[in-house]
Amino acid sequence: GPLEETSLPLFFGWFLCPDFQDKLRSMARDFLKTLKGLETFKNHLSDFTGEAEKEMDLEQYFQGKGVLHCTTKFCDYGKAEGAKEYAEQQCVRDRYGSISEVEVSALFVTPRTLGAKVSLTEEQLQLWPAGAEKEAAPDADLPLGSRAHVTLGCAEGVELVQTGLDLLEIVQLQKQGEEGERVEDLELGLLTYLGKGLWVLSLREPCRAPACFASYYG
Ligand code: 2AM
Repeated sequence: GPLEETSLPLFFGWFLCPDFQDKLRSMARDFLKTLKGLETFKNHLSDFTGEAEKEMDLEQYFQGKGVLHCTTKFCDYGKAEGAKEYAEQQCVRDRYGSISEVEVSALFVTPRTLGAKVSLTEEQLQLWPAGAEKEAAPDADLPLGSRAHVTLGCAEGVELVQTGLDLLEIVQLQKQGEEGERVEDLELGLLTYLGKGLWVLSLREPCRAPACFASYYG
């Protein structure tokens, strides 16, 4: 009934500790600052503006809000498919409120989203919904957890689901052996351009920090 439905959250996920949120936001700012100064980026600016001459400030382009987190299951208060089944899983109940270390291995920028790729441990994968990759990329056959990310910002008018979809597109291209154009060895790591406005910075040193598995009601 309706009461049962409202007892389900908007989503479950790992919520990053405040220090790590600050660190990731600051890394993302540095990344954008560097990116917008690169000739290669300027050459591909039309991916973002639609027309090469148009002015655009990458640092103002993305809006981020709310606490940084890695969504496991989007439940939409019970309206999303599989929400109830997910919430009722024993491991979800058992691990609710527990702290684990979340590892960020790359940052990515697309004309729609700014995000961080998360590499999940075997234990964290137990909390990952089985259909997360299939539902978005049915033919790609991507490993479980490929979609795991932290959204750092979205461009105006972009739907909240987009960051994970952009990441899946990136992972798919990489899986197809698309190494991309090796652009620059930055202090933070290796920057590559995969085409279609997809930029990936693989961190030299993955960064890890504690996060709490919980849910958000909004
Ligand atoms: P995110 O995981 O990229 O940040 C509330 O909207 C949260 O649920 C956000 O964190 C959002 O994106 C995520 N979200 C929204 N719609 C979604 C969907 N259809 N599938 C998966 N995650 C979704």
